[in-house]
Amino acid sequence: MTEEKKKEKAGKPLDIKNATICEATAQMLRKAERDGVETAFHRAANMKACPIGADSACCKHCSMGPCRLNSKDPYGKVGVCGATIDTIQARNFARMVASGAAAHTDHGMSMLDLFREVVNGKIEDYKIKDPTKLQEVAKEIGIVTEGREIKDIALELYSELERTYTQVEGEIPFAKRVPAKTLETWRKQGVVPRGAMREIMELMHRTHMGVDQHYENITKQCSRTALADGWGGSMVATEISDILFGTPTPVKVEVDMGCLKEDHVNVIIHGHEPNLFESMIDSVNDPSLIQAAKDAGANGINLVGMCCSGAEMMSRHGVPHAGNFMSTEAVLITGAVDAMGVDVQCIKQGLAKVAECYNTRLFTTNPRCHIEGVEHIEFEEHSPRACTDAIVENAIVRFKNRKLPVEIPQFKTMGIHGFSHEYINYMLGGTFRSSYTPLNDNIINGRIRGVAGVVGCTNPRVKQDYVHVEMVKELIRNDVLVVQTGCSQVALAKAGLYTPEAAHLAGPGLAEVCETVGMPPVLGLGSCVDNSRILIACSEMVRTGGLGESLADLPVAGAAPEWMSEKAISIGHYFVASGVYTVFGVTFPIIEETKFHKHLFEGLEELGFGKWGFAKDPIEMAQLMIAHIDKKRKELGIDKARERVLMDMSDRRELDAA
Ligand code: NFS
Ligand code: SF4
Repeated sequence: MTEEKKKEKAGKPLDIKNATICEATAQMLRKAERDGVETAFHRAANMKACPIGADSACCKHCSMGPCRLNSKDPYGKVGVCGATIDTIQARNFARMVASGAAAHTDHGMSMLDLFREVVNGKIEDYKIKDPTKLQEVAKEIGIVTEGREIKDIALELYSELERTYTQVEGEIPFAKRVPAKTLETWRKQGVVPRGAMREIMELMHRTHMGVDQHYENITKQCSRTALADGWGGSMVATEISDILFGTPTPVKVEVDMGCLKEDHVNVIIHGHEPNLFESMIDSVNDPSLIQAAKDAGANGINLVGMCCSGAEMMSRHGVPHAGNFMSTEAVLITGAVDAMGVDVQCIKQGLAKVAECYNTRLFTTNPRCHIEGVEHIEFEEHSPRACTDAIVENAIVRFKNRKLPVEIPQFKTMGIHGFSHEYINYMLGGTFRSSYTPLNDNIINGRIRGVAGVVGCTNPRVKQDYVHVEMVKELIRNDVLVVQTGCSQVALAKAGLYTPEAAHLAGPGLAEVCETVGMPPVLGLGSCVDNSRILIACSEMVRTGGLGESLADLPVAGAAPEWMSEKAISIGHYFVASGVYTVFGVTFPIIEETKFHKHLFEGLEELGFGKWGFAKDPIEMAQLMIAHIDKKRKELGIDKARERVLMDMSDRRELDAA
């Protein structure tokens, strides 16, 4: 190839400075270019997003099309069947929700399968680790627990929770957790989920060519399906994982690529299912495997997590975390990763090529996710160690044969993670009077202005981590307490916000609360399915009193500033349907000024739900959320209290200065 051709093939150079604020990732991107390796960052720079697709102005639901409408003149044209822009956009949006909800609920169902087999004694590698939580969850959905054996309660809990998926009539079990007034709105609107399978099936049916052709009616089923994710599949996944593997409590963890150790066999688990990770923890602690690693010349085995299962394990067990979604290829460029095991969701196919370049052993483990050219070792729950031991053995061989130079970016940050709803309850109230009353009190008296959930992916269409970090900083500066999960939590952890000392970045009111309780101004709740913890925390705030009667009354807001996946859309929509104002960044897959857009951004709120919001700029995004929180404070009549508190604070600062 001539130099020119080579350059042409290499495509546009990547502007690394504007690709990420994660220094470790940037260092690896520079190395990638020296090594001639390509990543999703490079491909994004050379793949122009299709503008019609980005606006969701195309439909390929039948072979009379595909039909492309004009996003500049959305009502100028309809599809061959006559479908309008609103129908087309609503159907496309709905299918994103269906797919995202399917991902979470299928994951939750796997956890429930595992639970059943453990309770029935068919799987012995896992046990019920948190019987107290088992009893609490059972009680909440109306199961009698007094004087009963744990196994007995567990069996009944299993069959109750199975209804989350398979029930054809009625309401999913966790509907019992929804504040009464919110549930009333859902019932009035006909969106209480029956069972996830039914809702997803109906949504796929209704978005087929020639079925539901009213965007408002499509949105209804969209809400019902999304709620079957948030209050169904995702919530079951979180609760069952806590019951089996333990409910998180605060733990100190190191985050970023500096967690890798050059003189150790490095194993990374990346994906979403805690069972694979739990077994890997056993494998890396197995004395015979540790000995094998030492025999190969290593000082030990170093297990590190990535993405959501990483976030879950860092919260639950303090396993170090190497980085979020946009760093999964970059971490392999270190050359230090001896093996990476993946299960499901957010696994880039591009990993295969990068792993090959650095001789990293990459393994798929879940029957749902194979990658062409990648070795598959099936993870079998009845003998889970077979898979994870094999991955470690392969990692040891690779360590022994390391030939390429290793370059580990020396960045890592210590922080506190592992806040569950249960722990927040305990932390704020103390052992003997655990409750949300202190949180509500501090919101009512205005020290805390409100609560924001900031979650979701990273995306090469925006500067990695930048939008998350700037937005969260703006929120806490304005006394908004932030709760987080997934890749967003990891972004802020890398930026050093997960320490109690980060309280100095918070406004005076929030800082005071953080200092009193000894907590960081940002609380990490775990993986993306653990967004259900936010729903539970919000419900608890309503139940505790003083902040209105429904979730929609609360001074809270949500955001996914760097989202990319369909799962994120499902999450966003279940927050909206639950009553929360939810702001997304990057891009919104709908044309502004259309009726469907108006319905999502305004109409839903008038019906008693929350609503969608969109902005690209992190500060603007935060300001939208703060304005909403202030609006809710005013409606609750607690806006005056806050003015007083702020005066008190500045008065006091003046005194301090004097
Ligand atoms: Ni959730 Fe996005 Fe993936 Fe987790 Fe990360 S990208 S929607 S945060 S790892 S699911
Ligand atoms: Fe076109 Fe209608 Fe077919 Fe969609 S369903 S591809 S709009 S004809």
